[in-house]
Amino acid sequence: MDNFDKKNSSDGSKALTFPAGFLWGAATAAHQVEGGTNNDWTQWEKDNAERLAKEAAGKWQTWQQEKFPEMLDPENYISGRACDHYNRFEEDFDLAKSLDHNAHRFSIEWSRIEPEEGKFDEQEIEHYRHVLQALRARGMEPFVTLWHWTNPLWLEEKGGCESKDFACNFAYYSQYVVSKLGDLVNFWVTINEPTSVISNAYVSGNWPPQKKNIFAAQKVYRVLADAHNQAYVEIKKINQKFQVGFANILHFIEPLNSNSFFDRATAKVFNYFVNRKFLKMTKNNNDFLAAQYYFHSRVKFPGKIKNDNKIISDMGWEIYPEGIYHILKNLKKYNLPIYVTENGLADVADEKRAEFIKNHLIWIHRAIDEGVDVRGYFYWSLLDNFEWDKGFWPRFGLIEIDYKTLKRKIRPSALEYAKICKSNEIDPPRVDERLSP
Ligand code: IFM
Repeated sequence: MDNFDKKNSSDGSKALTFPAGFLWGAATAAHQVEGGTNNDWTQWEKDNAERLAKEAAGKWQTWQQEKFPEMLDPENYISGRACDHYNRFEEDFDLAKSLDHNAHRFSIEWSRIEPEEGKFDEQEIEHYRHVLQALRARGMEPFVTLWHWTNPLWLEEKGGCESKDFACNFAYYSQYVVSKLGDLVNFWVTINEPTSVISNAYVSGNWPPQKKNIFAAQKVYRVLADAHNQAYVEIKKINQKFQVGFANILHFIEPLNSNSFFDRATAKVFNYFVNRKFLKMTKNNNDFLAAQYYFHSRVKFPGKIKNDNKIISDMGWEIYPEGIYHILKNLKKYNLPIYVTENGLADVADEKRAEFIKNHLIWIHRAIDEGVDVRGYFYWSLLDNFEWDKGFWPRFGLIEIDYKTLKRKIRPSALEYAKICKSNEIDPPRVDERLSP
């Protein structure tokens, strides 16, 4: 994957060309787009929508409340029919194809496939077969996630991610899905962002099952790593050729004051628990690394995070493209192919998205240039969707959804991204944008 070059552009500077065969696309997750799901989150949303709407006023800044008044409405917090992607996937893939995507990441909803423990629904497998065939027919390489956070209700009754059975139940379900759909898939992503679940559900206690318990958090770390490891073995037994990994959200963590020993030590501890521990626990069971980048954290002893936050998304998240370069460089030592399986921002006005994508890609290109084996990029997300405990107001999509009519509308930034996907290269950065680390 090192046969990329730089072509001359009109002003004499070089266009940045990506390796031949680079995968370009976008990602989604079942619960966030399909609609009509029945899992632990569906249940939790019903029980918590009123509370979340009430709490929004104290949680978000005035400009955010004014820009997104829907955050004060309980309906915002019920995933309901979402984007109805379950029924409209062909239309959505037509749009992705028209945007020159040659790959697509989506997830399979476990609660549809195994609505009762040990009982599999053949019709739902058929559904996902059609989804995969639709991608193949459009020349898009599928990346299939097997668990993007939602649990079937029977598993939740057994304790969800804390259940002693979680890992073997997950491996069994994975084995079933892969044996049925493997003829259409090369890339399997077992678990999505384990550390997001651990921190949001078991450390801060904001997500279901809302436990703030460090022992439970440690346990879930082990359970999810075990689930990945067991599923990896089962999938490889079916066919050694499958490429299997898990999706790791990687934060770019820096000491606030690099001269401070304590800040540096704090950054190291954060870095271990957030970025490295799960990789260590799944050592030798990854064929590729799936990296997801959203966050930059400058940490200060004993653990406060302080960012500049000069340029932010609608959610107030700092936009810091350089961070992706550092996290990719840090992954080089694992000597595995890397796919960026998520990177994106909430930007309803579509003012920052095109630049956001371009700037992250410039830094990714630099990492490739320096020998990091990055083979694909999936923007999060193809569609506006249901952003978990925040509901529908954050708009991550390349494609806008009108939730009343379910009409799709391509955002201008999606057309800019399409040019990159089509040409496999980006215009060189302008002089004032030149990179500098
Ligand atoms: O929407 C989520 C997705 O489900 C997992 N990664 C981060 C995204 C944005 O928060």
